[in-house]
Amino acid sequence: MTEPADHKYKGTRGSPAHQGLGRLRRANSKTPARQGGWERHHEDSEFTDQHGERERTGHGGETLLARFNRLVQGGGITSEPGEPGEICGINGTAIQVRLPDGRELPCSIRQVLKKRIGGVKNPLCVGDQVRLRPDESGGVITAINPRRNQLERADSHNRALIHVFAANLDCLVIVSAMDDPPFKPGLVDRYLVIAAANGIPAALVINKCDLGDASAACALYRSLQVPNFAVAARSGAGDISALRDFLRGKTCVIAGQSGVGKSSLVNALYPDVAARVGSIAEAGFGRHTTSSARSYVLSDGVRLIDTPGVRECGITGLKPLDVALLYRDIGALHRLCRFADCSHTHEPECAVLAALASGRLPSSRYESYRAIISEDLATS
Ligand SMILES: Nc1nc2c(ncn2[C@@H]2O[C@H](COP(=O)(O)OP(=O)(O)OP(=O)(O)O)[C@@H](O)[C@H]2O)c(=O)[nH]1
Ligand SMILES: [Mg+2]
Ligand SMILES: [Zn+2]
Repeated sequence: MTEPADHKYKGTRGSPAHQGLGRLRRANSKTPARQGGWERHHEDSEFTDQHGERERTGHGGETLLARFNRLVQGGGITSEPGEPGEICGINGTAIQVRLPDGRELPCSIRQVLKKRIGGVKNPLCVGDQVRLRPDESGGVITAINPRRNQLERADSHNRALIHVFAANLDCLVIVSAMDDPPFKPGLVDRYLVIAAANGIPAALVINKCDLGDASAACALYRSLQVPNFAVAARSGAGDISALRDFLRGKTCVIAGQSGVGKSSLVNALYPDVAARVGSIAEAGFGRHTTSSARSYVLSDGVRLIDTPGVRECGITGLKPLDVALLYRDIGALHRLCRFADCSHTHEPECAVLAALASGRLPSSRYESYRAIISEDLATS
């Protein structure tokens, strides 16, 4: 039996997934006036940009990402000789590295480097930028570059155990369908929280626009400044070429429920690699046939990472306040509530409830936020 490809870190901190949260938390704690005049503030601070900066310092100390980056310091990519490469496949302890010319080599990790990141089991993941020294059996990884971000989640049974699925992502592409399966704003919002918590930009693709009108959904997510694209992958209609432009050069993970058309979308976007995409689809998009992570080079410099890490979209390891702050709209409103620890359920002068009552906050957003707290966090 092979080990699962996700990397297990025995973290020392209880609250793991707080990348992107440090600034939000500080901004919240520094909010000046908690009492009086909140309606006026409310008008002034229309969904202030709280997600632009992706800071990694969590309140309980060093984040997992910061720790990783500290440990690989000094072994940075520029300080070691060797060829640059990118980890493109992890399967148990087997590591595959892609060279700039496209060749792929099976690699091991240099002992001294392994020691430096000691205590971290399976320290590398797909998307890691490394240096390597080729040898007769493939290559030896001699240095790892610090990561920009990583897709991680706490184990649902043991919150101190963190799974890391992929690193250095440019975009989490959330795919939903207008119908068949029906559009689920709650699922979109969950993926947005996962992206924001990990410091990964997100985009929304609404597929199967031949089956329904996506304009309301597009308007909602546009107001939240989530880039969005309404397409019909099967016929190639809609914003396919805009989406192709948007994705150019990016390293992406595609997330979405089974049947929304993720494989069809990749085919519509990159018909020239359609044959290979067929096998990608079989390799496990949406199916649980594989537990290994893999990145694929598509056209336009796009790298697509297929990882089991996005198939379960439950949220673990966050506190209710974290979730509020990671919602762009609710987070901005939260700062205007009378009470800094407002739960937005019953408190007086709650800016979230007021916005909900006036229709300024769509009920789907409030409902998905409450569902994460009462369903996901209750069991994590
Ligand atoms: N009506 C309509 N159907 C579509 C469209 N795009 C894809 N489909 C159909 O939706 C079904 C599912 O598409 P897939 O591309 O396999 O979906 P997927 O997200 O990759 O599914 P999994 O691999 O199970 O996760 C197929 O029968 C497609 O033909 C579209 O734009 N309109
Ligand atoms: Mg598929
Ligand atoms: Zn409130």
